[in-house]
Amino acid sequence: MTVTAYIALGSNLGYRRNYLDRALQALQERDGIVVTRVSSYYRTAPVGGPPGQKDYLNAAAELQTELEPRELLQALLEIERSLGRVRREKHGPRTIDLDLLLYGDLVEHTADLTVPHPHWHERLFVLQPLAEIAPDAVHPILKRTARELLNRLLQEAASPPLVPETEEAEAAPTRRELAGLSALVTGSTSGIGRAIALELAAAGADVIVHGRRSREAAEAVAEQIRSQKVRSTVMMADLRDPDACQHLVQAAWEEWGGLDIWINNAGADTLTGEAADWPFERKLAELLAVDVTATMLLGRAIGQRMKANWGGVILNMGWDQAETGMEGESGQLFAAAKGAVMAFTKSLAVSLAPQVRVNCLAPGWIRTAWGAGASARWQERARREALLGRWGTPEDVAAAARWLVSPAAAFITGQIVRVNGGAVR
Ligand code: PH2
Ligand code: MG
Ligand code: MG
Repeated sequence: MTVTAYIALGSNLGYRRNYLDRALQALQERDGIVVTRVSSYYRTAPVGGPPGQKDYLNAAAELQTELEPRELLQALLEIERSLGRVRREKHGPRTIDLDLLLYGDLVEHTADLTVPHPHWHERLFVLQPLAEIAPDAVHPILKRTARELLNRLLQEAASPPLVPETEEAEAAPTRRELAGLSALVTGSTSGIGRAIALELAAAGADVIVHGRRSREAAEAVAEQIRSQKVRSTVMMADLRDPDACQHLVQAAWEEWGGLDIWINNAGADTLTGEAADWPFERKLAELLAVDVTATMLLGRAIGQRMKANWGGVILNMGWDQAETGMEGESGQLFAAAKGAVMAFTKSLAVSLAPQVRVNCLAPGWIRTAWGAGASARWQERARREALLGRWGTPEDVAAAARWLVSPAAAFITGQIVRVNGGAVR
């Protein structure tokens, strides 16, 4: 016997659209279930639950099923689990929630099965998607159609109807592919970090700007980010201090209720300003403290939270010549520090799989503060060593970062990606 059933879908963790897509796909693939209609996806404010949660993405689907109601419920639970649903607190954030709304006109209220799902007729985030695909479906207790219940709710609550997630997002899924995700970029007040922070914002992510010395510079970047109609805030921390690293992770995690993307970009500058004249030992100590130790402490602390939450991406910053070698003091210093970051990336990726992806960019000659002021000899060398015959830009690195943290790179982890114009030396 085939029964028409309706379910509600909700997600408010990680890449929500993707979780809804995958849940529907998983339903379709199960024996005894055919998905016959799916509503638009609606962005909705969280109802109940702990403070600071992200908005939900909600939808409804119509199923034709051969399964008994308890079998169907079991299937929904299994799909929730396979998509990383972790039950911790009531109404807490979740990768995916699948609720059985209606199973034919069955009315049952027992310990292991409640249909119709209680309260759905009072919730806009269920009624609106349901009324879209099944306006004439009847609530078997209230004897009202979904359309009637929706109209009553809209009148009583005097609230505007929900609008489906922007058509723009539907038509151009890659334009704002990080919409709804949140990120932190260390060292994002200038140079490559700043370019990455702006690029993630352009892709739709909320971004925390981190700096050490200039709050003013950090605020200016945050301001620019907000012009993309996403959220931004500033956090100052001296990453040479391990306690400051832990505090930064905790504060960033709490800011918007979890984080999806963490970019360890900050590095000691031992090339410009007074640092250029430091003795070798001092340069080494700074590089090890910021580039190596902080990357490791931050990566471990944020990675552990992301893994427990079943999702996240970490990106570290290496150096292409750590692998080939480069002459002189800078060559030795950067090779040791960035080589360590690149090696650490692979072990962190192993440790955090399969929930969290960890990769490393290895930029070559990129024209930041040092490159802009370098001598003619270096200018010539940077152009000669790149197959593409030019300096790289911070935007070149940012474009690679945007892709690596996006769902388009979902099968990429533990990798070092060189952004060096094809330098082959
Ligand atoms: N689900 C909940 C609690 N609150 N809020 C919205 N906007 N959407 C939901 O799906 C939702 C909720 C419990 O399942
Ligand atoms: Mg549920
Ligand atoms: Mg629910």
